[in-house]
Amino acid sequence: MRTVSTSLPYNPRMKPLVGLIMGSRSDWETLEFAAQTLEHLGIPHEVRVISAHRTPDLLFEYASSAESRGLEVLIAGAGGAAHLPGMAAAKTALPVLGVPVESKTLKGVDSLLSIVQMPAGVPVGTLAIGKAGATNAALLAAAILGAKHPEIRLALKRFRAAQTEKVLASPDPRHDGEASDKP
Ligand code: RP5
Repeated sequence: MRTVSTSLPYNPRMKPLVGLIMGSRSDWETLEFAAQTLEHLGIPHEVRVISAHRTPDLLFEYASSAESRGLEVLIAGAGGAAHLPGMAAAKTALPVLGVPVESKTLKGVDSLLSIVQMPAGVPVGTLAIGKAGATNAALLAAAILGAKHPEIRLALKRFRAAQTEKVLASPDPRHDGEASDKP
């Protein structure tokens, strides 16, 4: 099988383009999938725990200075009554992508509804609950950034091509790897 390299060299010292924020350290087990995907695509990013209700002043300062610091997209993950993405979006004109973290009591439906149901005027691009949403937030950030940064667009296209190849190379779920001609 031909393998396609999708990774660009990731240099953590490059100026971050994506701000990845989350309401609690406990959100990292979900949001790390966003960080891994950004890293895989070679997208410089920074990671911070910033809580809408525990550190509201920090959130305002972070979101209102994000654009002037060179960030181009924010990814905000939170769980429960998840104000973080909406409040961040209220303080910046940058695109904000919201990731609902799966909560223990309501399985993340509370997080999802809190993030997705923004009243008209201040949008949050809301992704799926949990790992899929975190991964897709990074991929959507790449699509947004790709309009301006050709190397990110190329990395995203390579990622998609590799994903397609992986499925086509292994069509029979009973076997690993290449298709088998056994009945
Ligand atoms: C939210 O409350 C966080 O985003 C997290 O998902 C949830 C629980 O936080 P911890 O009590 O685990 O810090 O602010």
